[in-house]
Amino acid sequence: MMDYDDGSMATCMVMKAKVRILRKRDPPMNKLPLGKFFPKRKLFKMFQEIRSCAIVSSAGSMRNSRLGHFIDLHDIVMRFNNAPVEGFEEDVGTKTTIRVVNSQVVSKAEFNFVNSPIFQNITIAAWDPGKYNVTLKDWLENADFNLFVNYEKFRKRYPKSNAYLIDPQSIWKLWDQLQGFTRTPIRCNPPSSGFIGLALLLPHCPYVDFIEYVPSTRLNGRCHYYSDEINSACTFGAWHPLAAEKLMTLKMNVADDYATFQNGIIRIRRPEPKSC
Ligand code: NCC
Repeated sequence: MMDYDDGSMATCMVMKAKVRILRKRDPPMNKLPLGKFFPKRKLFKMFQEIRSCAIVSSAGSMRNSRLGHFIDLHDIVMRFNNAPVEGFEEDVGTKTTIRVVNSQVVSKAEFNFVNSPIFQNITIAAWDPGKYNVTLKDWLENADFNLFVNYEKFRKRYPKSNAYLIDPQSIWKLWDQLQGFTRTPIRCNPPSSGFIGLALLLPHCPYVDFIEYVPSTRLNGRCHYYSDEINSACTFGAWHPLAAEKLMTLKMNVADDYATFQNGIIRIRRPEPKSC
């Protein structure tokens, strides 16, 4: 289906910033009740070997992609927020290993985070940006959306769940790297769940196939594959620096033109230590 270069031809552009999971030992979590809710198990520790990962963007151009089977062949499949699988299997696959969810989805009643089956029996990585240069103490007091209440409820109800909180400071380090890459100033808003998810997943996978992030010829103006809303800002960005994210990701892509723009699949390899 696709040709890939071994990475040697790809520009020496690597994702240096790592998005990290908050641990109980991170001050002030070590002294707070919240820290007690963090799973002891590290992210993806239940996997003995991870050979491949796929990230499924929620873009409208996933529609009619017929990439479901291809997506399901990966060991780990990442999805976002409340993007559904049911009814869209042929295009988006059936497997879900992890969902990256923003703090609106965790906190707002309409998403029913604590009870909805869509968030159960998978790994969850929840994030909220707070402000640039935020300390963890400030963030705990002034998160953009209070995700802590429902996170605690979720962990209480499903104590064996692998539901994590992302360190907001690592999100802003990722933003710093993005601004360093982009010559024009980008707005001081956090990267999208898509870019955060890529930075979180890449250290765990030899390669990541990111589907319909860099838009393909299926581009249709739809915001999501699961809604009829027409809004190109969902693809190119209005609040999140999506265009900059996508340009940087395209720089790291090792898939050929056909795979990228006809199939809608880019491939990012995990950087070798000291590769650049
Ligand atoms: O739309 P959203 O994103 O849930 O999409 C998940 C990720 O898919 C990629 N995407 C999506 C649509 C599109 N046309 N092109 C894309 O490349 C992006 O990488 C995106 O991150 C988010 O990032 O968390 C976001 O969440 C929504 C919203 O909160 C949730 O969908 C829940 O309804 C935000 N929309 C609003 O707040 C109105 C969106 O800005 C970012």
